[in-house]
Amino acid sequence: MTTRRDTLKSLLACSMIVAAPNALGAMAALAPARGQTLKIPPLLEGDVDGALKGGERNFSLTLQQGLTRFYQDVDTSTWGINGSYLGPTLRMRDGDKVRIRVTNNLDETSVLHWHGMNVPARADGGPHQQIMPGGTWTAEFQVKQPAASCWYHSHAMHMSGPQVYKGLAGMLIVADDSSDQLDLPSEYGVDDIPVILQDRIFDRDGNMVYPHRMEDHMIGVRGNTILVNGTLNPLFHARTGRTRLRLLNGANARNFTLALSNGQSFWQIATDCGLMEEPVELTQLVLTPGERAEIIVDTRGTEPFKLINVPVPASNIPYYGLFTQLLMEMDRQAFDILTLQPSGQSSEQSPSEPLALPGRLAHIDWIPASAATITRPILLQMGEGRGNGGGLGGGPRSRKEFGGWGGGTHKINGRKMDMNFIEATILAGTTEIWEIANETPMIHPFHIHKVHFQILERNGMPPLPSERGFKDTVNVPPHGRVKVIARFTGPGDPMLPYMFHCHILEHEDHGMMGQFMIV
Ligand SMILES: [Cu+2]
Repeated sequence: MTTRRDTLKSLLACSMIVAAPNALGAMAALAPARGQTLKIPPLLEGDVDGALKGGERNFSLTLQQGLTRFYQDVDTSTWGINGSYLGPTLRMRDGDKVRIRVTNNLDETSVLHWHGMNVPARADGGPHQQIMPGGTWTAEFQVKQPAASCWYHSHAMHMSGPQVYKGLAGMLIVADDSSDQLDLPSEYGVDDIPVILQDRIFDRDGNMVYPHRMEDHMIGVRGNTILVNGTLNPLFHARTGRTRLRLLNGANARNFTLALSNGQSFWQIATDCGLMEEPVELTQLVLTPGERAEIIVDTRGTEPFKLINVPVPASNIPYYGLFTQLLMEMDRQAFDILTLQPSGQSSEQSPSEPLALPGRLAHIDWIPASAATITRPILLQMGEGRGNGGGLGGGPRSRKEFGGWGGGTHKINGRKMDMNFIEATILAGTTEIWEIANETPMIHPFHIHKVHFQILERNGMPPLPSERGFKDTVNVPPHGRVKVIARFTGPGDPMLPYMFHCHILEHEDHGMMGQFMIV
């Protein structure tokens, strides 16, 4: 029988391994691939019928198995889209009519969701559009949104966690005319770079391992090896003085607190769903799973520097139990993410001058709170501290024992995801405030499909400078409360819902998801 003490020991052992990413004892048998050139996913712009505006952009994507070389001389079994791991970067423009044909050549049911895209429910790629093995599904929509860094990933019912982990994800860039006018780095793969952040566990043979321990289900799967675009220990050669990083937290459960190793500032220019009003100077940026940000990094110098994860100061959350302790250990980790090597050849501007950036990026139409017809409460829950997972019964004894985490039940508004239950039916064109309350001691990144929201309040305060723009995923802090406002625009569909859920994929898979309809 496993005792609490044994569990604690194994949790601590696990957290100690994670504290030294890319330097695992378990990996000693493998030749670590040092300083590999950052992989840039191929750019796919679709075959355009009719060439001119009003034509149709056709993409063809295939979910497939493959072998990927993360370590020297070791082929790791992975999944990918049109490749062995991750997928191509899709690029489309506001106004385009798009058709994406997705073929599932895996032996599991799957589907791709266009995260951040304002698309009809039937094209959304949620649990109601599952593609059987050997099957094909076509998503058709017209792009109706400003330039942004979105992404796509598996949204298989109960299986998003393991499927994204194996590699079913990619970036999706929306372009538009007004952002094209701005003086911003925009040459894909040269000075405009996708940065897909993920963490994985590899065993000593180089197999990617998806763990199934209780704690992985409870807090989400966190790896001890960091990958960027599927590259281990990545190195990027910057040839220009300004480098635009399209950051995507594509991890299943890990939060990143990003900074530069040289201590310099960087400038955030976009939130999840588009450009901000003006560049925001930052030295640190937190991204929870599903969130994106575009930043401009100064690469005019000659010295290499790194994008790093800095330890978050020990949480002010009271100590509740084993899982909280494990989480706090992980948030204290420091590790390298991506080395940037400037060429020193950039003649655009002297490094002694301030980096040239547009003063104004976009106009943001701020939605007044008074426009909302309803404030909808959304409670994020993980059991009630009862061993049975939060059902009736239980009591104070088990709350102490399990530290307020319950027995593994992940819910929203008292309910696990149920395909037959619609939480909200919203008339197209309605504006709503959603007040998301986190009743647990860990961060949950809350994602609403289709809509682009604005944050009104974070724990009663104005939103952070880094989140002043349109978003689709928001960091809801432990025991915290975030108010967001959104217009739920049409087209309505009386038959098919959209999802809202925690973007810790294991939480989503275990029920922290609900459905709304726009009619
Ligand atoms: Cu969660």
